[in-house]
Amino acid sequence: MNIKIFDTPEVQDFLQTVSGLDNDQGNPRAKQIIHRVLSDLFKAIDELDITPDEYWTAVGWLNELGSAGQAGLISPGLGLDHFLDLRLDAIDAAANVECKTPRTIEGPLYVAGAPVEQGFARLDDGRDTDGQPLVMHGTVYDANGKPAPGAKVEVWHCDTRGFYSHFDPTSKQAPFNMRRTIIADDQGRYRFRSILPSGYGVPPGSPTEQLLSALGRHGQRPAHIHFFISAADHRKLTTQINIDGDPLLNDDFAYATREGLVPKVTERSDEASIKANQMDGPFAEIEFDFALTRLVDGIDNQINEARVRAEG
Ligand code: MBD
Ligand code: FE
Repeated sequence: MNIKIFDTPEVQDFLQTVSGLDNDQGNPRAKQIIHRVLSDLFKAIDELDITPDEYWTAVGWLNELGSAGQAGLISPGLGLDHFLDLRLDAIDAAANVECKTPRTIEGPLYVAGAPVEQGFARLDDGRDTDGQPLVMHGTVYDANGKPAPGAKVEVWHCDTRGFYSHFDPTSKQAPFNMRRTIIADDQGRYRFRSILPSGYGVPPGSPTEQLLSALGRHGQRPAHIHFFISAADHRKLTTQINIDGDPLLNDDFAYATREGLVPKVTERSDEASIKANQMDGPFAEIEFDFALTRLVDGIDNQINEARVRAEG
């Protein structure tokens, strides 16, 4: 169809009115953003001849997405979370802030209030017997490359079915299973025992999966472990590690895999290692250090406290 109305004065005036740009109430930043996003949408409807049926299909999908609580799930699926990371990287590069440990997306499944432990924690409650036992440890370094005693290591991951506690559709997990806050020891070291997680998949039949299917994509993530790392006078680091060898390592629906975040997994089955780690049998060992970054102009310039997070 060749009917285009976007550039007419009527439509341009209408966009100003709808965005509140012709009044002096409200929030100027909200007006600026809504005007831009709405203009881009009007333009897309005009240029692509989006039909009323297509438009109302999208509205219906948005309602489904909202009632399923999945806005925070389609967001990484559409690459927005990763795009925000790429922008933070570029902002840091321009300010000469080096992120030795790369950031990567938080995802929607963190829960605040996990039990706090000193130096060491066991994350799993032992009931997921399909899981290969894991020992992960390392040191948190400050911006000067010195160990950061007392640094806070918040860690969370899913079980062997790909389910996270507090979001488990089978309700089989106790609160905070596979979630802990570990305070690094006087040498900046943290250590935990858990099991190797499996990958994650978006809920079957969900609005998130429906859209991904329409794009010819899957909704799977490779196995991964999430972290928030924080310490006084440093910026909070949001990152993940991937479990090496996962076939989806470079086919993550959330695009979170990054170079430097795929540590080696060492299989330990010798008696000496088992004893030294107080394990009951063979286990996987991952060593991984985290490097924090300095404040910028005295503040954490990339703090993200507006995200809605569950409280356990
Ligand atoms: C996850 O576990 C996750 O980490 C992300 C980014 C999205 C969905 C589920
Ligand atoms: Fe996750």
